[in-house]
Order: sequence, then C-alpha cells, then structure tokens
Amino acid sequence: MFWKKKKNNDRKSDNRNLGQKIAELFGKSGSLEDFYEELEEMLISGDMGGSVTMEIVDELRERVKNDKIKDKDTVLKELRTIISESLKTKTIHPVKDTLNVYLVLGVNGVGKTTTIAKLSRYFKKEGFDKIAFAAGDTFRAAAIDQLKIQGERAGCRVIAQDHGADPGAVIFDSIASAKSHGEELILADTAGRMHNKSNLINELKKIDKIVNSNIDKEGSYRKILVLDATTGQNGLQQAEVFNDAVDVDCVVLTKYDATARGGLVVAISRKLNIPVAFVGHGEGLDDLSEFDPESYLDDLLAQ
Ligand SMILES: Nc1nc2c(ncn2[C@@H]2O[C@H](COP(=O)(O)OP(=O)(O)OP(=O)(O)O)[C@@H](O)[C@H]2O)c(=O)[nH]1
Ligand SMILES: [Mg+2]
Repeated sequence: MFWKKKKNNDRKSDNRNLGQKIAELFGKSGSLEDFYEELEEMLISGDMGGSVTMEIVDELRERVKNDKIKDKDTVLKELRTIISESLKTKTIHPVKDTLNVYLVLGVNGVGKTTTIAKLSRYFKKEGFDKIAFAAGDTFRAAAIDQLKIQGERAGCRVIAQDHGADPGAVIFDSIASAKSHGEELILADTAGRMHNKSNLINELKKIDKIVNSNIDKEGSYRKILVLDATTGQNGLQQAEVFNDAVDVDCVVLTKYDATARGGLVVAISRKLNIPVAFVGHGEGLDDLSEFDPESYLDDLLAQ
C-alpha cells in the first residue's frame, strides 16, 4: 500500500497541497481561459515544471475541445487521465541465485544513505537476507561512518575502505568480497559531490563500467537515483545529469512527507522517461513504499 500523505490543513493557507488548490479551482466559476491559466500556474507551483505543464494543459484543452466536454467533473477526469498516461513506474526485485548490485546515486543530502538502509529492509522482507552495503562515497569524510551507522541499524555488513580511496576500487573489491561471502545484494553508496561535476560524472562512469563487467546475470545491476521531493525542479536537472552519465533505471523520491507538492514525479516520467520505483516518507527504516500511481493521483488531485 502506498503511504498516504497527511492533508496539509494545519499548514499556512498559502502552503495548501496542490490537490487542495486544484479542487478549489474546479469549484470556482469563471471563464474556461481563466481556468486554464490558473491550472497552469498551479501545476508549475506544484513542481511539474514549465514545459511539462504547458504540454499537459495544451493536451487538456485539445481533449475538452474535441470531445465537447462541458462539465468540470469530466475535465478533471481528463486531467487525471493525461497525468496518469505520463507517469512511469517500475518495481525492482533482485535476481535470484546471483549477486545483485544496486548503485544508489544522487546529489548531497537527498537521502541516499538513509534510503540504502530502507531498501535493505524492503528487500529483506522480499526474502533477500544477505545484503551488504558498499561505501562508495569516499569523497566526503563522514560518509563512510554514516553508512556504517545505517548498516548497524539495518543489520547489514558494510564493506568500506578509507576516506579518499578510489571509489571504483571500493566497488570492485566489494563485489569480490560479497561474492565470497555468498551475499545476494550490494547496496552501494556513492558520492553526491566531488571537486567538480565532470569529476563526479567520470567517477560514476568508471564505477558503471566496473559493475557492468563484474555481474553475472542480466537484470542484476540497477542504478537507482535518489531525488529530494522538496528541491522541486532542481530534481529534474539532477536527473538529467545522472541519466546522461549512467542511464538511470529508476528514481526514489525522498522526503515526500515534507512537501506539499509532488509534481516532480510527473516531470521526471514525462521528460526523461525514468520510472519512479519508491517514495520515501520519513526517516525510519519502514518509511519507504512502492510508488503507486493511483494513490499518487488521488493525492495530487485531492480525490
Ligand atoms: N523527512 C524525511 N527525511 C529524510 C528522508 N530521507 C532522508 N531524510 C533525511 O535527510 C537527511 C539526509 O539524508 P542522508 O541519507 O544522509 O542523505 P545523503 O544523500 O546520504 O547525504 P550525503 O551523504 O551528505 O550526500 C537526513 O537527516 C535524513 O534523515 C525522508 O524520506 N523523509
Ligand atoms: Mg550519505
């Protein structure tokens, strides 16, 4: 079951969630043109981004015109259909009887390390008990210790070298070590920042090559991008950069509990074709759920 966001009635009135605003818009009287304009503003302020919003609202106009739709309920239904057709989702499951490697990517502070612990809990529930964490963020001094803390919390072995070690070598050695321990899944932490962007990209490409040439079964290697739902359209730019570097498989949207928006999911799906696999909604180990488009749409459109 997808975790349902609390309604934001207790928040400031200008911070109502997008769904509440859209519901109010549909209750208003006024011209159709004003309605489209306000809808556009709302979707943009809900993090769907300018160009995706334009596409969606243009499509809505077309359908309303072509199908001669007159009542607001049907307009809302069409809007839901258009957004729903934009959403891409994916579930990921480790492949049996082999070592799976999941690289967890994302810029600083989005929730990578926390998400690694949550993912281990999720996959353990799926029956994968032998999970190790690999400390691939060797750039930031505290990163290795933070992963070790999460490893202890989640009951997973942490494979680490020293701060400053070559991340490619850490991942290579982690794969060898996990294979010799008979582990089924490595969740690898990676750096969110380096001296500069091209440095980061080059390191990721190197790691990607290493994993690709050291896995044994198709489908056992995944690149999971973590995006912070509270950063809005920045998330789209981050996704573009990481996707260009390594072809991201899916997204985990974190801190969904801390935002009244959520349109980023639509932008990522529609613009970059990257599916959303999970939503993080708190700091606890169980605060991660599979992304469920129907519940998401209920929430987005306050239905
Ligand atoms: N409310 C909320 N907080 C979260 C969620 N996921 C992570 N956090 C918090 O976000 C902060 C950053 O999380 P980390 O897991 O350290 O993020 P990171 O990407 O590993 O950060 P760096 O290692 O600095 O790059 C921590 O305080 C987490 O507890 C979430 O889904 N909801
Ligand atoms: Mg971290």
